[in-house]
Amino acid sequence: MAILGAKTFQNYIDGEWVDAASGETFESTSPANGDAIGVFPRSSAADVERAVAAAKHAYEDWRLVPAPKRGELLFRFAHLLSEQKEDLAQLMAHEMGKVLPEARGDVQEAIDMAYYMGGEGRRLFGQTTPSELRDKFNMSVRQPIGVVGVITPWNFPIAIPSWKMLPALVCGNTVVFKPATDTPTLGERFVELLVEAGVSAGVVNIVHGGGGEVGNALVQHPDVPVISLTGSRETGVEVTKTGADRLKHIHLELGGKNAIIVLDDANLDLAVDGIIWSAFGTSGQRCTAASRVIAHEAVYDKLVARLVAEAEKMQLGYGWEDETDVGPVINQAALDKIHSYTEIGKDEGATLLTGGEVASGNGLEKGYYYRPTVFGDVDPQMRIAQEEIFGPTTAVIKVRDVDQAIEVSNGIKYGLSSSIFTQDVNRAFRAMRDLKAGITYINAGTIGAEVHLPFGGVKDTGNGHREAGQAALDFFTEWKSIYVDYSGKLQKAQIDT
Ligand code: UN1
Repeated sequence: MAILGAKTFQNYIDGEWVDAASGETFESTSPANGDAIGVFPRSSAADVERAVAAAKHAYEDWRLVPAPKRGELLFRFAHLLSEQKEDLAQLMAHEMGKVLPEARGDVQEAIDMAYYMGGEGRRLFGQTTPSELRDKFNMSVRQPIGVVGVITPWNFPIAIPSWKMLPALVCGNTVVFKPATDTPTLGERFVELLVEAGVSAGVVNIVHGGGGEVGNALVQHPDVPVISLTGSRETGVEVTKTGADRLKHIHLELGGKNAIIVLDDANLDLAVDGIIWSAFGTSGQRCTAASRVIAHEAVYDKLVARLVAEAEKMQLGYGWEDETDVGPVINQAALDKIHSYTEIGKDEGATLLTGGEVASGNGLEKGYYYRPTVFGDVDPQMRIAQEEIFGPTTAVIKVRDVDQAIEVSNGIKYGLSSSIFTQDVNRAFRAMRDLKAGITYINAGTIGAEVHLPFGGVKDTGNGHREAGQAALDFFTEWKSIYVDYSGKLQKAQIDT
């Protein structure tokens, strides 16, 4: 693909492309090779102020647009995304680093969400129910809430904005979107396509810039009653505290420390494939990545040997090249953090079985590449088995039986995804019931959620809300209960019987 050559981009506020009020900018570069991708406005509270005012104004009309019409806009958006799928995937391989098949999957996830939420325009079902009184009609309807602040990460730069913005829009809310500063071009493309699909002025606004300035201003703003954030646990806590004074509705999708359990009766070939895909896909930079493997002692040695052999076969390189299995990680800070966990693991007494180093040679030194890393002899309490690393590192823990496997899987502060490989239906059902996670896979890795099921986790992974699926509608609407009394007289509930 033709690299963009540091083209300058703008915010989109109230239907116009505009610079930041301050005139300041920041640059987006490729984690693969340092190439310049684009220059973006470094916005501040003043820009957020304008965007929120526009979104607030636009809400008064958008909420009245019939929901099936709002849905049609999403169908047009789905169509445009499909047309642009390859270009967006190429751009993603350059700006974010993931390999092309995964980049295409990221865009596909947004296409799926656009069709799914487009269809919700003709549903958004409420309930009708009998009244306890004569000649009275009861129903509940979903109502939009207002301006939604959308704060997204860089690891799914097209999919995650779609999870948040598309349900928000079909429900009748307007949006101010702050994409991650590592992937602003993809955020910008997303909005460009929404504009092309016909979104009217103020309904969707994008404000580029950092969390400290733009994110904070959004969370503090009194006219933004809803915030949806995917990010770190620390940011989630901050956002919750900041939004608390205004009783904001806050949806949080935070970290994970997901485990794959491999029991003694597992199909080992399948388990190895599932682990490699879940631990090293997207260079381990998924909230759902398998950063722990919990292996039954009867298969531990064999499994570890197979994992090491497969990890060593993986080819690091540019995401846009066919032979690449593992692309770069997002930036220098991520590379440093990932490597620091290798040091921590060694200091804790785990055995570094493969990887554990920054990769260079063949131009890799121009980007941020880390070798797929497997630790063995890991104790469940070690930091490498407890803390989110967000890189291509997985920790293998040995257990004696299914009870201990489930206990170890649950023995972390997070609860996003989980997985078990077993041929035994009884053990599978126990895992479905007892794994404390928002997602459980049977005989599949920890990644690969589909858009029409709720996505999110328990414990420190979130705050009880879910995105995607029907659950998304619950977050982006409020219920109104309506009572229509057509008796022509005063009827008192609970009193007139
Ligand atoms: C994330 O890492 O935040 O299930 C999202 C998956 C993807 C989404 C991951 N469909 O891995």
